[in-house]
Amino acid sequence: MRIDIISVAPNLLDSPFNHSIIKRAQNKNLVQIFLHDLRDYGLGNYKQIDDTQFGGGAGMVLMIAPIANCIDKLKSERKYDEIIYMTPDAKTLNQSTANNLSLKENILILTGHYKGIDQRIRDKYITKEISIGDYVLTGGELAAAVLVDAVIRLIPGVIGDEQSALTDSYQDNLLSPPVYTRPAEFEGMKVPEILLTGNFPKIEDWRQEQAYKRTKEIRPDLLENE
Ligand code: 6GU
Repeated sequence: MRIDIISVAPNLLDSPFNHSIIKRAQNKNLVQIFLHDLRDYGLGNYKQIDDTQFGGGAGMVLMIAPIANCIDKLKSERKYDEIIYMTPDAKTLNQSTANNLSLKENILILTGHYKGIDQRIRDKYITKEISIGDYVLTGGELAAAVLVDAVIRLIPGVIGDEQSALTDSYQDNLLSPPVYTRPAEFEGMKVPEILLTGNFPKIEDWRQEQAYKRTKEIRPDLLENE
């Protein structure tokens, strides 16, 4: 998979992708990430990328031309399966979206800043808009990092234990059950007896039960559309 990200602050994204599992995925060539600085496509001597909004109001809006020029150049080099705009005024990211995107070949992600981008860019180029939750960030970069992390870990070969990406929270619409490791007792707190029995079918039942209980308590909304 190839992921291109257009940003006004690409430096924000250097670090999140250069550690641990995501770095290893790139080293193994399972994914390639390319950052593009929108400023490189800015207009005139000052490399202008934003302007005040028509109709008045506070906040600058990212202009059409720099974004259009950048996207057109990238599109002339390869075909994108999705062109995604990260914005708080969109549907929220969930596991099903991440699963779906992990199957794509080429993804282009545009991150906004300031008041956002000229609507005509959204109308002409964007195939999918994603928010990461009901709160506002200063820009879409950290949101893009969240999306890319959620997608990359699903690419076969990225996570060593294949089983683990499939069994985590949300993959089956349930939160994860509690987990324990040694010691079996710490300051009087014991690990649930069932986990020490070696009766794996029973343990699986217990985990399902715990996952359901936890979900019902903390995120009942996840059970609603069952
Ligand atoms: Cl994608 N962008 C910004 N700026 N804020 C957000 C977001 C995105 N998702 C949630 N909050």
